[in-house]
Amino acid sequence: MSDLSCSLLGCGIGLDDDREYERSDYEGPVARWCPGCGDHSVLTAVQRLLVAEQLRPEQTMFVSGIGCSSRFPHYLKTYGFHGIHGRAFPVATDIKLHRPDLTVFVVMGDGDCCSIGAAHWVHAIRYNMKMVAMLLDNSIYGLTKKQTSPTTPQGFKTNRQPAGSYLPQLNPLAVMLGATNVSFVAQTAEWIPAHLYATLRAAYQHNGLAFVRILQRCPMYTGAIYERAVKDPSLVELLVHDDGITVPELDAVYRERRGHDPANIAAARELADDVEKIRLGVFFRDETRVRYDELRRPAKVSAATRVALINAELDKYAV
Ligand SMILES: Cc1ncc(C[n+]2csc(CCOP(=O)(O)OP(=O)(O)O)c2C)c(N)n1
Ligand code: SF4
Ligand SMILES: [Mg+2]
Repeated sequence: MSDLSCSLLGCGIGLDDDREYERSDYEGPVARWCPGCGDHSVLTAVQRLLVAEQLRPEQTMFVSGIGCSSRFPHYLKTYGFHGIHGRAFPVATDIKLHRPDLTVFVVMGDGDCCSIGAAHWVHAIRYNMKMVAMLLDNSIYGLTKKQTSPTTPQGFKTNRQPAGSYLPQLNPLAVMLGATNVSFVAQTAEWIPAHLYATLRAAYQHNGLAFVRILQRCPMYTGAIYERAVKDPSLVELLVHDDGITVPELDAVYRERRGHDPANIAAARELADDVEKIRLGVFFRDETRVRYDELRRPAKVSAATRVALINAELDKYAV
């Protein structure tokens, strides 16, 4: 058995155990998102994270649904599963349950996560299995060309609601902070790469399901939504705390700051409910919450036992 197939079976022995991974070890083909699309920035931050944490490509899994953002796994040289619209979470949680040795990332659009996938979203938070879940929120159905999504601002004109979106936009942070057994909620913006990277790194290091909403520009359809905030840093407030995210290189530009202890869920809910300001940082973190993948970790069985079990199952159907 080669080292590679051995590592795929989860025995922990892989290719060139001691080698150092570089960015090129994770880079897939050139991404086909529109020029200026915020998804490019998220991909770059994720590649930096993979290098910084030296994650082994064959032990790393990106799971997505369907949408522009969900093309993410194609552009990485890790394992990936570009699945079904709204179903990234069920695929990811099952992978993590059966292969706890893998590092799992979930990539979803706002339609994917907050609309068709909403039921899976809430339950995945409650299951709190160790993984990083990224919501690339451009406030629109991008791939299918500008339909209203749950996070489209009220009054914003789309192809589906040309007179303007009827309803107040859904607040993903408030939903998450109200979900039972939530353990990590953060918000960042792709146009502030240093904050994006620091947030993803904190999420990766969290011991449970880390949910990160990434405000994402879609210059094709919703360019106007974040235009002012991109140009005027005073419209963005950074949440700061010793247990939060520290990004010293932003000190000179992003001066609007608010101390917030991520252990305080009541304060986190208040900050999330007030949508007048764009707030970035860790809203909530609690590493003591139960993890379904720890409670239900499958018993370790040797490769020989696994083969014997498969043969016994197949023998039932022998003619
Ligand atoms: C079951 C199902 N319903 C609808 C679609 C059509 N569809 C594909 S992507 C998409 C929305 C994509 O929007 P979002 O999830 O926000 O991702 P974005 O393209 O904005 O990154 C829809 C409705 C589909 N592929 N499958
Ligand atoms: S349509 Fe929007 S989200 Fe999709 S690739 Fe283009 S800019 Fe990005
Ligand atoms: Mg979208």
